[in-house]
Amino acid sequence: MSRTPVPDYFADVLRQFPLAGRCLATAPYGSGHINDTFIVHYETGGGTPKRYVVQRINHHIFKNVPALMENVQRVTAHLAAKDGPGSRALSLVAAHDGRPVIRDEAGSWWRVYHFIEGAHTVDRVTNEAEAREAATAFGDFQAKLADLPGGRLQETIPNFHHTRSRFENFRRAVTADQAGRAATVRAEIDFAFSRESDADVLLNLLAKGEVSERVTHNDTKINNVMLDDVTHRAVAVIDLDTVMPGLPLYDFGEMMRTSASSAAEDDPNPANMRLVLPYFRVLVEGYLASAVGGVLNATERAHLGFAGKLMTYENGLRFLTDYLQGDTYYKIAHPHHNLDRCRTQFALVRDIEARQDEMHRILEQVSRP
Ligand code: ADP
Ligand code: GN1
Ligand code: MG
Repeated sequence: MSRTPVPDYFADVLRQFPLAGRCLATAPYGSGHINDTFIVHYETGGGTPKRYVVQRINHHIFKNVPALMENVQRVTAHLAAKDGPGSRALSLVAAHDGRPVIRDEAGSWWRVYHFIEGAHTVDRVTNEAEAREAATAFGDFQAKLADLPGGRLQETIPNFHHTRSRFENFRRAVTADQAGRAATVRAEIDFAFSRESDADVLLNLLAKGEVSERVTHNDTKINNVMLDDVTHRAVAVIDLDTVMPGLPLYDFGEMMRTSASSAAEDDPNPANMRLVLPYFRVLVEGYLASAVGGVLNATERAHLGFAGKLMTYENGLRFLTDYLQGDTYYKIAHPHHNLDRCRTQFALVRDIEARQDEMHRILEQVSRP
């Protein structure tokens, strides 16, 4: 991961928000692939500094930032109202002019969140309790949004989890071969083509009405849930930029990809990447026991394991597409970063395929009354 340095005009951005006291320190923060995140510390006069998270939103990827921020405002307000007093949910700091986001002279958009204190994120799951917390948090999050007022949320990235459309983007990238890399990644391209039919499975179920669209998070990576420093219980779901209509299976699948895997997404050695079945079991238990468990039908329950494979395949396809296009989408730390990510995702797809029977057994055991 490569963090963007604090820009020299950062103070001008901060001045547009009503932040407490004197700014003591600023630094790049987090390990996201899309936005630029910074932490700022303010002296309040009361001893402990007040902290904020300041983000420059990637407007090349999120093309309609005002619409995105309207979603975020609606979702954060709804979650805070549901939680009531003492909520630790993500909350925005409005700018002096009352807007949730400001634009700098270069045309970049900036927003500020209150720092969620006493909590942390992890990039990798290291015990069953963490996996269970993530599953419960993302399941409850989705259930809380089931009665979000104000109509359909805007699609901040159209066709975000439309795996067929992701596949067609990949196919075009192979044909165009913009970066001249296709000949060097024949094995990965062949693998992607060999699993093409998977791309349509959930879309076909949706078209037949066998699974339903709901308000989902769509980026349920383990580092998008904050865990209490002391109790290790989940306290907040963050990174709300892709909260929009989707399938619960996408949320489960993305969680499984990042929480039931034995290696980092970008491990340079794909042989390190395996499905961790005990974590898969805990994710299924936690998701089904969460508030969303009761609304999942039998088809959705039966496809939980497949969803993990599909989201892993989709991410692999997206990393490969970006590699073929010359690394224009994700932040990279070295020239082969997207290729490493792709290979390691495809290794996980293979391992999930090899563990079908064990996964079925777990699903049956967990679903048994
Ligand atoms: P990205 O879209 O780039 O992944 P995130 O919104 O997930 O950006 O933020 C990146 C990281 O910053 C998170 O994984 C988390 O560790 C930290 N973070 C984000 N928002 C907050 C917050 N309000 N309080 C504390 N930490 C936060
Ligand atoms: C991006 O922003 P971040 O790092 O949480 C991406 C996800 C991918 C993920 C892969 C808006 O998530 O869809 O699954 O990288 N977000 C966007 O790690 O494209
Ligand atoms: Mg994130």
